[in-house]
This record gives sequence, C-alpha cells and structure tokens, in this order.
Amino acid sequence: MRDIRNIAVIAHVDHGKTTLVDELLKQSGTFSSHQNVEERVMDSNAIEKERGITILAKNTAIDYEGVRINIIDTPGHADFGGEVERVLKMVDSVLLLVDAQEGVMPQTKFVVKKALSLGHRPIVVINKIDKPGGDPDRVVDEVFDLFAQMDATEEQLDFPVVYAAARDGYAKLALSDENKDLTPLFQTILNEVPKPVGSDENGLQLQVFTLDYDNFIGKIGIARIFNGTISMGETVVLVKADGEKIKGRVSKLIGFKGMERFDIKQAGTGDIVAVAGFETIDVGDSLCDPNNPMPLDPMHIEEPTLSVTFAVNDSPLAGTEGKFVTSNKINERLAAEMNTNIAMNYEQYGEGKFKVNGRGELQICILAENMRREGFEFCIGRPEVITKVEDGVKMEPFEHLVIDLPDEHSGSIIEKLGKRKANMTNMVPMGEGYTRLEFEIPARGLIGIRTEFLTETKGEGVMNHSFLEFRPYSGVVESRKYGALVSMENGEAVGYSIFNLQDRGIMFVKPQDKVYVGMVIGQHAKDNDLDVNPIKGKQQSNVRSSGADEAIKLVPPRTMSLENALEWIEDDELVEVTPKSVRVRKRELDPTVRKRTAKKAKFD
Ligand SMILES: Nc1nc2c(ncn2[C@@H]2O[C@H](COP(=O)(O)OP(=O)(O)OP(=O)(O)O)[C@@H](O)[C@H]2O)c(=O)[nH]1
Ligand SMILES: [Mg+2]
Repeated sequence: MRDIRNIAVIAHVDHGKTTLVDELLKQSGTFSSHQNVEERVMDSNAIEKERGITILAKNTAIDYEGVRINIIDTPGHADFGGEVERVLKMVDSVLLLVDAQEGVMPQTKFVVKKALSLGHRPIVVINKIDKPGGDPDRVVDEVFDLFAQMDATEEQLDFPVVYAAARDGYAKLALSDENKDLTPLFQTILNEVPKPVGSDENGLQLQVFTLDYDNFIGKIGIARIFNGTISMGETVVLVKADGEKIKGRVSKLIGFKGMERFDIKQAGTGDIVAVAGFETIDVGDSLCDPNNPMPLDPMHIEEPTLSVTFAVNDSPLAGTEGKFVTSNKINERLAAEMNTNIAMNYEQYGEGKFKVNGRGELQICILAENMRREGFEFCIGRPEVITKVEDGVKMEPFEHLVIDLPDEHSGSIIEKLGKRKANMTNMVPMGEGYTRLEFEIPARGLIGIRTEFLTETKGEGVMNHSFLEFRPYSGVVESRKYGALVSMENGEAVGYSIFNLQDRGIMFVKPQDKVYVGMVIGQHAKDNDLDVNPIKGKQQSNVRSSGADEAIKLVPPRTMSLENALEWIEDDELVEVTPKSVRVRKRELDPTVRKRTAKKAKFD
C-alpha cells in the first residue's frame, strides 16, 4: 500500500489557507523550476481570483520524502461552510489555521466543531506570526479554550502546534526557532496525521466529495478510496444516496499532482482520485465492489438557512440583454448547480418561480453572478430566512457575530444591532483604539446590514458571522429606513431631471440609462416611496433667458452591485439581473395597483 496522508486546510476567512497550500506545493518541489506559478493557484475560478476568496473546496497532491500528501483547500467564508463539511470526512486530519492577531473567529468555531465531531485531532497552525500585532501565545490559549468548550477528548486537546508565516514560507515548532522554511510543518504532517485505515485487500469502497465535468468524458467524481483498489476499465457498482444501485465501467481514472491531472491505471486505499464513466454520479455517492456492495454513509450537512426567489425576468426590458431567459433554461441551470453543491437546494413554486435555498447572501450572489456571466437574465427577490417548526414552536436560524471596530463607533453599532434583536455576549478591547464585540443575532437581523455597517464605521469596521443554531422566533426586526424613488415614465434618464431629483435622495441611474415605470432609480431621503419623472428635459422657450444655462452638476450615482442591490431591496421589490445590468424595480410596476396594495396593507 502506498504511504499516504490526507489533510484538509480549514480556518476562518482570510487566515491564509490558500497561501499556505501555495507554499506547500512550492517547497515540496511539485512545480518544476521553469513553471510560472501565480499566487494562490488553488483559487482557480474567475470569481475566486477577482475577489481573492476561496469558494469551492479543491484538492491537490504533493510528494514529500516518498509520502503522498493529499491536501484539500477549503473556503473560510461562512456561506461556503457546506464545502468544508463535505470534505472533512475525506481526510484523516486537518490543518487548523488561526491568524496570530485575529485569533479565534466565528468560522474558526464552526470548522472546529465539525472537525472535532468527526474525531479529527487537528494540527493547529498559528499563522501570520510576522504581523506586528500578533500574539501567538494568546491565540494558542484561545484555541485550547475553544476545544475544551466543544467537548474535545483528551487526545484532541493535546493538539500539535506549529507557528507559521505562510506568505513568507516558514514554519517552526517553537517561537524562538529561526525562520527557515516549511520543513517543521511537513514533518508534523508526516508524524501526526494518521495513515489511512482500510486495506487494498478489501472490496472497493469509495466516496465522492466533489463533481467535475469534462465535455469529452462527461461527469467526473472526485473521490476518496476507503477500501480496496480501483482500476481503469473495471466494472463496479454505483450506490446512490437513496440506495439505488447501478453497475458501470470505469471509463477513466485520473490522478492528481500539483496542478496537473493525468491518467492512471490503478489506485488503492487511502488515495484521492477522479473517476469517470457514471452519468448519474453525485456528491456523497459510493462506488463499490459489485460482488459485495457496502456503500458508505451518505453525507449529512447543515441545512440551508436562507432562501431567495429566482424568477423569469418580466420587466419591460426583459430579453433585451440576455441569452437565456426562459423558465426552462433557469430550471436546468439551477438543477445543474444543485448537483454539485450539496449545501444548496431549490424548488419550483409557481410559473417561472424558483425558491433557491442556501447558507447566506454571498453564496446566493455568487450563483447569480455566475449565471449572469453565462448569459442568463432573471429577477431575484429579497432574501428570507428559513424557519422551521419544532415541537409546535417556530424556530429561526441564529448567527454568531463578531465585530472589530474603532472604539468610538461601538455605541452606535450596539444600538443598531439591538434594534435587530442582537444579544451582546462579549466586549473586549483589542488595543490600538479597537474593540471586539460579539453577539448572537437572528440571521434575519443581518440581512441588508453590511452597507449600513460600513457607512456607520466609515469603512473601518469588520464584521464576521457564522451559523450558530436554530432558536425560537424572536419577533419583528427593523429594516430599511428609506423609501424608493420610483420612475413613472419609460425611456432614457435625462441629466436635467436627475439634477432636479438628486436633492431628494441618492440616485442609482445616470443620464441615458434606460428606465421604466416602476423601476427604482434612487433611494429617497425620507421613509416613503416617491414616484418621479427622470426623463423630463428642460422646457424649451422662445425667450432667451438672461445669462447662460444654469450649470448642471450631477452627483455620481450609486452603482448597485448585485450584492448591494440584494441587500437594499424590501419585500415589495426585486433585483433585475442581466449580463449587462443590475436594476432595482418594484415587484408591482403599475403605480395605481401599487398604491392600492400599499393602502390595503396599511388597513389590514
Ligand atoms: N502578514 C501575513 N499575511 C498573510 C500570511 N499568509 C497569508 N497572508 C495574507 O492573507 C490574505 C488571505 O490569504 P488567503 O490565502 O487567500 O486566505 P484564505 O484563508 O485562503 O482565505 P479564504 O479562502 O477566502 O477563506 C492574503 O492577502 C495573504 O497574502 C502571513 O503569513 N502573513
Ligand atoms: Mg482560500
């Protein structure tokens, strides 16, 4: 049997996982000397590169001193926690990274909870020890306390610690050691990560944790072999989550090393490989010995907490900018997404309407962003949290929220969050004029808060949250305080009208932007909605006015990104998404109908 170690790299967002994987790849000699390697190679898709965050868990492999180390890089953002959960079963230990300055953060807690519950004994890597504000010893204590709180076993509490600066490519076992390279980390991995159990002699048991697709070979399952061997051309049984068994032939077997993939003939227990030949293969499915199929437990992961409606675009501009606009196309695309993304699901609930359930606004935004880049056009509604009933009690998701901000803003933020039903659990000075606040807050209270938070803290605050648990419903939370400026005309916005309107609030449109009746063209400074005319030109008159035209100075409009728009809208509004534009509109475009419904709602 091959000598193998399987590890996942887990942490809170930005604590340096992908950077560390870069260095592990480089220092194990996985790249040839002439290979030009970009930074954070594992963040390989376009949106990951643009945003500098990891969205999908991805695996790579290195050979170090004759040992194959399979490494899975995972995302740290809470919305993609499902990605972490699904790979934890595929590995025998984890590198838990914790920033030497920030310490334990919400997603550190989430990933630790999952890793400990699967019985892993993490290797704790205190990263970014080069930071002047870092305090590695304090952070080790924080990690120990966290493990203890989470009922870690004696063995888990006795975790190995490595201090590192991933970006600078060194790690050490004691802070007083010299800064050299990652050898101490490699050695710790070899010594502390358990070897895979199971045996090549047993019948095949393999489980898929990621899907891939290739135009020539079709669906590909990336999987870990828990027992036995698998060979190219061999006939095996695919066992689906519902127990269905389908016989099939392995049409391609692929191995990994660094960024390369290549055909292999056989792989054995403990290894991570990609398999093709099974059209219906999904995440969580097993491939087994046809003579004695013993499937592995399907994966159970935390359920979605947030839902957003995706609907066919029915605005007056529908179909003018996108390629895929029909209900069928949207349905197909969503189905394809859910195939690979087990943390999300969706259902159709009306003509051309789909409820997409996920873990957070960012996760849903990324899906929408991918779709618009592929040429889709659609509308999305305001995110809603998913509630459930337990023993007759309505329950809603709660989140653990951590905020770091300049001291002078804590008062106003605490007050704001109070209105959103947040309960403060901790407040600690962080030094240099900063305070850390911790809260437990209904997920509902977080919808649409980010922009307001950034404005309030002048961009200097940082907020992070992660799913805690379902708790009894906590009543009404405050939402947007401003009304909308709504267009009462179809046409193109005119500079002169925008100039006259801009005193009333913040404009979202600029001259020549297309507008339509019921489209939201700005934020009203007051709390009510206002119908306005953005296409009125200056009256022409025969009499020459004295002096030149008043100079028109337009304030630059607020450009609404998909995320801003989704945060901003209320229940009676939608975001219209096309490959070229993001527009906000009233759900009901007709002003008369809108007013009637509003009035009715008031008296109901
Ligand atoms: N000072 C310092 N910065 C580091 C170190 N390691 C990583 N960084 C920086 O931290 C930032 C985030 O690094 P990433 O590797 O993308 O972090 P990540 O944990 O993969 O982030 P997500 O995948 O989005 O959760 C980058 O700007 C890195 O350059 C380090 O050792 N010291
Ligand atoms: Mg990353």
